[in-house]
Amino acid sequence: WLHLYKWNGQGTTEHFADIILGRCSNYTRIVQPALRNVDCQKIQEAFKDAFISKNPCNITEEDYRPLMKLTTQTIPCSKTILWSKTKEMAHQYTRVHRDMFTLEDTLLGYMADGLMWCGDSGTSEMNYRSCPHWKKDCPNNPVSVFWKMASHRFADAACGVVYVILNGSLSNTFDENSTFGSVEIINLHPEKVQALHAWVIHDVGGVPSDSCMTSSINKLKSITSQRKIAFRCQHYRPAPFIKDVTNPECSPCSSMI
Ligand code: DN4
Repeated sequence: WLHLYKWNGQGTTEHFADIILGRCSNYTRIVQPALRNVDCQKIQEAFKDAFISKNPCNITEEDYRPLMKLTTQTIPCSKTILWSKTKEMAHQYTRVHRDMFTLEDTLLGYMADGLMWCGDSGTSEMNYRSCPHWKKDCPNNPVSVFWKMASHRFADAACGVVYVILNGSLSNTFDENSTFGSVEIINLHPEKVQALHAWVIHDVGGVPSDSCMTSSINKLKSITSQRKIAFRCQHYRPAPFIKDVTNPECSPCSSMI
């Protein structure tokens, strides 16, 4: 009866293990050939070992440690892009600016992007029917623990100017409970991160307003200043980064197509 148990989240993505191996090969052979020496078979094994035969509500960072070790990657200073509630836009941006990296443009994030995975104790099978939802079931599920740990490590390693793309059409442009607000911002190191630059993107049809002047952004500003990291904010018209009349020197706009 165990496998009739229904979690509230989507089940493991079909062909999860093949997708991990395929994406790893593609990334290390085509996207970033500098990583051609990584062993994708080993990475696939370490990924599976992190959650297979384990209670999917009781996953720890320890479980992912071997996978993390196999996927270390150096991102040059001032090339890190964080995002919150702007996933599509951030990825559109890095598709054009190939020297910039979101977490999903690193090997680890690239392999897992958009996938679901979980297993169960007492079986070496993956659960294709359902996986725990982070709010409705349990926070320490395989997917949430993975992204929290990957985001932590990504922010930890950032240096120079760090960019974050935020959604100015929402009242919580800066959301303290998001991964950006609860993991990434507090793991940037003031000794090596000179500044955080926020690019706030707002609606085409919306009332023109300065989304950098909201209380939400002020909160972010005060967190960064407490952490001794300089803060700068620019607001943009959307999709993607169309020149804003109020922002003639819009740096990310000029090189967009
Ligand atoms: P977001 O747009 O609020 O959320 C992105 C994803 O993370 C959604 O699937 C959220 O689920 C989930 N999420 C949000 N907060 C939490 C939390 N506290 N615990 C577990 N899951 C959560 O943006 P964000 O700021 O939370 O995360 C984006 C930043 O973290 C980026 O800078 C990435 O580097 C990294 N990240 C990437 C991914 C991904 O590519 C996932 C998580 C984190 P829901 O609210 O839709 O249910 O998938």
